Amino acid sequence: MAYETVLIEDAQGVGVRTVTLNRPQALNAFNETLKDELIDALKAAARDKSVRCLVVTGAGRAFCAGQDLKDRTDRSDQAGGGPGSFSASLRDKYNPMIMTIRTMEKPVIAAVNGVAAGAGCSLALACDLRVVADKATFIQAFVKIGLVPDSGATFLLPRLVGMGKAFELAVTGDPLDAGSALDLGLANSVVPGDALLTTTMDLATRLAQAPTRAIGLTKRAMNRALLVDLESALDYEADMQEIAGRSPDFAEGVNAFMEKRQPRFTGQ
Ligand code: LHQ
Repeated sequence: MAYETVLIEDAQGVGVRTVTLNRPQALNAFNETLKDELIDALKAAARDKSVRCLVVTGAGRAFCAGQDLKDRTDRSDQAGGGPGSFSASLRDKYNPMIMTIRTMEKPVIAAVNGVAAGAGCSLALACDLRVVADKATFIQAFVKIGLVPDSGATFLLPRLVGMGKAFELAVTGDPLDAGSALDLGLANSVVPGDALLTTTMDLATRLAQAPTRAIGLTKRAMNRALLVDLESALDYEADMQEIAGRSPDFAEGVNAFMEKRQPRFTGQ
């Protein structure tokens, strides 16, 4: 599929794919085309075994400003639950986007180059890690236009920053700056804007050399552990470890340890 609003770049030979939202004139707000193309690009990255780490970023000065409020083809102003409704827009477009990231069994890094607002903030929250430019901000913009946080924000934000702070951000719509995001654990690191992509690529390249199968299973287990009691989480960890422990990368990891050398993981 040729894309109009998404750029795809594969770093040669290192297993890192970068997906760039590319509507800079609208701060990468989601029109219908961008939603469709991003879902397609995410699914393709999830399927492609040569991609062992995915980076999501935005072109220009923003990461993503959420739903394109000028896009009348969205027609999500039509209430009611049928085609064209808000719920249909979420169920058909935004929710699959978020689920594809959360269920992809490989690490996904958001390189947050600028403002992440509304569903654009949710997109960043859904990624596994956030490397954040020092001028970037996170805005739960929904309340400013009379909406509730969506695209996973009610689930993901309290888990990342705690209920009290999440609620404050959701009901004020105040921007959270990069430094505060770091203090809260929402940002994994904060770097000067001109170092964002190289810093992110260094991390992505490192993760792409790591045992992808084990990382995928770790993600699966942590996703599930957010929802269950400790006993059940321990039990599920044991199942995941059984799978990881039978993988070629585990054998390679132990061999490398015994032989006092760096492991050469293949992702299997
Ligand atoms: C935009 C947008 C935008 C279009 C900036 N759309 N053009 C909603 C509905 C339905 C179903 C599902 O779920 C959702 C989820 C959501 O995402 S709701 C939340 C939608 N997003 C927002 O409410 C954010 C609106 N934008 C802003 O608050 C500001 O633009 C931010 C804080 C992001 C950036 O502020 P500034 O840096 O001051 O930039 P700006 O406001 O001057 O924007 C620059 C341009 O981008 C401007 O266009 P123009 O032609 O005047 O230069 C804006 O109109 C355009 N733009 N966000 N979401």
